[in-house]
Amino acid sequence: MSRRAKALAIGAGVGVSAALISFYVVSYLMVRPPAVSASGGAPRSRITLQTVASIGFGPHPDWVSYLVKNSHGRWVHSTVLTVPAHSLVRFTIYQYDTATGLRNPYWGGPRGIVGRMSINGKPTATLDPDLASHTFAVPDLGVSVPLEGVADNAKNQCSVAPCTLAQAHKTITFFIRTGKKGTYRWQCFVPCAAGFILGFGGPMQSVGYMDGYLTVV
Ligand SMILES: [Cu+2]
Repeated sequence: MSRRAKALAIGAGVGVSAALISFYVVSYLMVRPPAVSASGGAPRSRITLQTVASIGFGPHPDWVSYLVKNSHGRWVHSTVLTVPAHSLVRFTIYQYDTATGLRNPYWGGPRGIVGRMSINGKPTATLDPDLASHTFAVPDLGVSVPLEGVADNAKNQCSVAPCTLAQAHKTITFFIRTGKKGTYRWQCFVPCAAGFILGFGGPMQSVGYMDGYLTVV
């Protein structure tokens, strides 16, 4: 190979590597969905979320995801939530996905919430771990709430977000009390990422899908 061909080959290799690295940085590390604030102010505010089996649009249409409702009542594809400090926050989660089950049954019991969680309006102490579809967990705040899945044979299941209340779902509500200001990571701990090794890749490691931030302001 001539010296010129070698130089060209090395140049092409460096170019391709740089392109791949920039693609990774831009597509995975720099993606930060818009922040959505809780409605109502301190001391009582509300966050409304939904979980869907597949988002249905964007770069990963078949990924499982959370969405959040903004103050105009519109569903936003984001998991970056802003809540007031030192206040009670009521969470309402419309859960449209079927169950995957928890690896550790311990997480079938909700932790770190005020009072009981309720499922479809019924106060519930613990969830059968096999029935969990996702969890809403903020490890640094000691919060973890299992979310019951819809039955595998439920009629009128939703496949494209945003799902509507006319479609098969479970409604989970609970309260958490926030403390001091800060940014806390939250995520799902159910291995719900279909098609990834052990169910823990892709959406399970991506902010905007099964990972997010709780910004306490
Ligand atoms: Cu999940």
